[in-house]
Amino acid sequence: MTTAGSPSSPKRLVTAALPYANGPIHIGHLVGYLQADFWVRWNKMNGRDCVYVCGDDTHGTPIMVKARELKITPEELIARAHAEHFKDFSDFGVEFDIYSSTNTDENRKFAEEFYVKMRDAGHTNVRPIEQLFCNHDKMFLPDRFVKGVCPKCGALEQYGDSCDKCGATYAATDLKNPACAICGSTPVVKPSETIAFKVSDFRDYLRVWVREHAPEEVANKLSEWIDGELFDWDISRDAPYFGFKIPGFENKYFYVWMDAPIGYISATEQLCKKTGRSFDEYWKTSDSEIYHFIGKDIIKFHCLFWPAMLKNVGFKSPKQVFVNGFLTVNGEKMSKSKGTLVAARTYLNHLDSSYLRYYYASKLNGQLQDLDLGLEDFTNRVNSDLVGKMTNLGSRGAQMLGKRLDGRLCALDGKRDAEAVKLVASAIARRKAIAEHFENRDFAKALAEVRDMADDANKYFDERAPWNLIKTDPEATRLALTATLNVFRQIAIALKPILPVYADRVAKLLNEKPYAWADGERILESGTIGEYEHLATRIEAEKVNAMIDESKPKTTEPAKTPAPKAAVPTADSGPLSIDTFNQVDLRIAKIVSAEAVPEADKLLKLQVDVGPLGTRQIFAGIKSAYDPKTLEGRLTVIVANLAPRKMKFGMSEGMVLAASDPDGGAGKGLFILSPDAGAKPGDRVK
Ligand code: B3M
Ligand code: ZN
Repeated sequence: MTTAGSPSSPKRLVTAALPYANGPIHIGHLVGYLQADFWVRWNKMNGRDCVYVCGDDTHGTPIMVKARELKITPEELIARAHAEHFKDFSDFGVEFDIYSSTNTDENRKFAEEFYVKMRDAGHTNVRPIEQLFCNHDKMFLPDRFVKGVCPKCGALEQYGDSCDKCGATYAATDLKNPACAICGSTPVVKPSETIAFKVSDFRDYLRVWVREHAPEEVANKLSEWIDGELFDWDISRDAPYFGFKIPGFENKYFYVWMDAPIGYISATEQLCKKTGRSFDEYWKTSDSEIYHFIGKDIIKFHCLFWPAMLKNVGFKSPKQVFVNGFLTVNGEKMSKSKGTLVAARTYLNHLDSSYLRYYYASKLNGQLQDLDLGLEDFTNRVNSDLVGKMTNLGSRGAQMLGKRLDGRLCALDGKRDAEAVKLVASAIARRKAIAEHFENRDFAKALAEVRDMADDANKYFDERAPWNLIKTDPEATRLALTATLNVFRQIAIALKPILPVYADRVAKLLNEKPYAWADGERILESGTIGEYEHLATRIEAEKVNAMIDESKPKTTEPAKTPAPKAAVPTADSGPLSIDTFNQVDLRIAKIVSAEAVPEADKLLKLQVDVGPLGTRQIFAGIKSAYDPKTLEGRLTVIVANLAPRKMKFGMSEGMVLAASDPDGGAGKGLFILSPDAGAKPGDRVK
């Protein structure tokens, strides 16, 4: 492997997955962006022509729904997200050459080109489908926007694609008691047509491709799909949808995942327009290498659909797709309630970005593994390694040299101090291994070498005991400090891809220009150092705690969106846990007034008094059984915590319980429940 970048080494185009514009960046996302940033910075520092391309992923139903919720346009929503994401990344030291968006003219142009070429080559088909449609929200519901009872095991509150409890996968139309996750109403099944990309036409190509361009364990998994269930992929969505219209159709849009990876290409084009680089050299000719950094949840998109799309359109495919695992915190999945789902901004409110950069790097080894952020380990490791071992070396060495010896460095004379020469030579000798580790994205091993350098230097420093030596032999002290500071300089150079600001400060301290990798070949044996400025301080555990506290949900805030309607368990949906039952708030209510709804043949409009919960309006389907006047003044039982439901005639804020024949046959009766004497409005029913 070549580790030295030279003008003849191929250019590199590095991408990180495009973050979705409907939410903030959190510390889990940062695992991917930071490691790609480390690698890009390594490449650049090593003299390689390398660009880092990213941008926001902006289309799809979640964006549309969220914009509606906030009463702004999707364009406004994605503009806000773009600004926030960009600021978060910049403040974490993630330095993109371009940070674009998928909602650009360039991206539309490429998306259309990809599609037209697919269609004209016969790799698409149009087939009928049935989808759930919410009449209230006037939209087709993607799988994650429907909840209901799992058709296989009967678990409640499952999404439209798969069951969390039993793992079954199914179509949303198979869910029992489906409910729209936005408004809670029952969706209807509507027929439509979908356009599919026939990925299976590329089976032979992909079989070989994954072996060469994806990590081995990923390739193994993908091969199972390729040889087995490789399906044709739906690339269209029906209006309303926020995205690009598909040429030749009035009401169809490209599915967000169709134009998302194309964002890598359109962002590159924008970058090339801005800087005068050649677009074709990146995406068409063989003079460059493309690398994608992604998380393990989006493998299918990047290692099956994407290479097939690129192949069809005649663009180059990535040389490697690097896949990282998920972040866990204290050994567990990140959790909102535990405060471990920490937003990038929340982190920055309490801690310096360099700590997380250092810690992630110390654990990232280029393999597909989950990374654990142990909060105590994080604090200890940063404090003991970065501050205790590395920074102290520089601060002790530089301050003594500056204050007591005019800041002047001297030659490393082996006759006077053979150990000094050996120490610096051994640090320099580690550079080869460090370079290889960086090249292989094994940042953990690279940092282990750097720590070893620091250990050696600390040992030497303590043996020389310059605080004593200076009393008797100032020139020997100068030599010892020069050796120490040279190792510190090597450390800073090696840390630069991870901690660029730190490395720049060290360069300034030593009166040098910002470091390139090659600067580590030299030894600094003359000149004067500048004044020592602060480099890194210890992490205080209280700050970590404050960050976690700030990330916990504020219990006083009401939920923003009404909770989806609880799917009603049916007799065959399995036993109900007491916890689930307790979620239903049953209350005694007094019917204050009742009137028929003239336009609805089943409904009565009731005003009910629920004691401390106030007065509610409820539409109840009991018109056939009751004369409204006879109900006034009666006590009955209602469900008080149903999400309010907007009906044609007004809001319904609860449900009246009534008994009826299980088969619901007409004329078999409908009986509302009444408590025994003594119960009063607002009493809880258990
Ligand atoms: N936006 C990741 C996600 O939000 C997705 C990545 C796109 S990469 C082209 O799940
Ligand atoms: Zn709805």
